[in-house]
Amino acid sequence: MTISILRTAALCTGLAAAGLCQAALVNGGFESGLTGWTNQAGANAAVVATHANYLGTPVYEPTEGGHFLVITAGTANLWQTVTQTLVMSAGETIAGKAAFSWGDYPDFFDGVKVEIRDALGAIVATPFSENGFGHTGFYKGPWTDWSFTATAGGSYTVVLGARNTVDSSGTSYGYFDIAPSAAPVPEPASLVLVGLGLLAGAAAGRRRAA
Ligand SMILES: [Ca+2]
Repeated sequence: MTISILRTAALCTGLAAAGLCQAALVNGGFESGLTGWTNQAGANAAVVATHANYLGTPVYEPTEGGHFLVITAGTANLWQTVTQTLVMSAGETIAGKAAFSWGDYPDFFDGVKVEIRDALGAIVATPFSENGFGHTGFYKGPWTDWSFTATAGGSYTVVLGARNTVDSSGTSYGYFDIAPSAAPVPEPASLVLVGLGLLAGAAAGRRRAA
């Protein structure tokens, strides 16, 4: 349901200016395998229902639906990537979640990224970037929200990647899913009704107590 809504870019008309417009990212939650995505990581990319990192804990679960993407860091200093190119209007937003699981220790500062490139291949944003620096080794990062809002209309490529540094030991992982917050936000009117309901309940409680 959510995906079909997100794919209907026409719904964004009028919402873009308010930053509420979701662009047409296909299968952002990886519920349909790698449909819509270009797998440039080969066997290092997999759509899974659950995944244990190098030390077995924590076990990562999808943030949305029943599946997510895992990219295993591979060849030394070479990004393993899965990409998708889409057309965005100015003000349109794409969003997701990413996590970095570091199955190594200094100086093997592996990394994970979400990168946005323009039609010429230039990096215009890096909404998620995490690596071993600042951690003590075997870091098991949390799912983290990322988003990108286009300031100009055009073609953009989302790059999801993981890499080893120094060595080629495949023990670090990047996890990617769509953000549950990408689902339609409850209307303020319904939130007000919920609030009124709580107030009414509290008032009733006070009357009973009196
Ligand atoms: Ca998912």
